[in-house]
Amino acid sequence: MERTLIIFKPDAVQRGVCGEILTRFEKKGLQIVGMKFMQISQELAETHYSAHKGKPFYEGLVRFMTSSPVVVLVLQGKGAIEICRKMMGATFGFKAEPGTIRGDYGVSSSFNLIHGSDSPESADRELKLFFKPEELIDWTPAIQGWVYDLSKGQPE
Ligand code: 3AN
Repeated sequence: MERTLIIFKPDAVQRGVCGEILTRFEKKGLQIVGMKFMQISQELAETHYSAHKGKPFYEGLVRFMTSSPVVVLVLQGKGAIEICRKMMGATFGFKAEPGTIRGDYGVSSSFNLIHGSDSPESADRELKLFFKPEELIDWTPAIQGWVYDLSKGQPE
């Protein structure tokens, strides 16, 4: 099972759409293993987006991410990283396909509602930035055997 870091960005919190977005992931069959409401510090935002340092949008991005609270969560599932990226849609709301989160909820290039780790390496790094190990809970959803075919011992 793979884990990915998701952030409901300040615009998602301010616009009151976190619940709807979370419902999409839950309905898909992804499992919450960590979740919290927090204010991202300047230092954390700079570290999280360090790969973009120097790009024209970097300072605005850090300002946006620290401007208002966010919800951060860790979702778990088979192929969770790729599934979440597909569900999020393209980076800019005005380009994202209808049916995706960004395609259905936004039109902006800067305010794009959600962050999701883009690779197993990023997920590993980002999980550690936002969560202490004890904040992530190993548990088995009661519906696991209906979300996955477990008859061969592995989720399929
Ligand atoms: P994604 O979140 O789709 O993986 P990245 O990793 O290319 O996108 O960019 C990280 C974040 O930087 C995006 N979520 C978006 O908020 C912001 N960003 C990227 N490109 C631009 C841009 N040209 N103008 C404004 N913000 C941008």
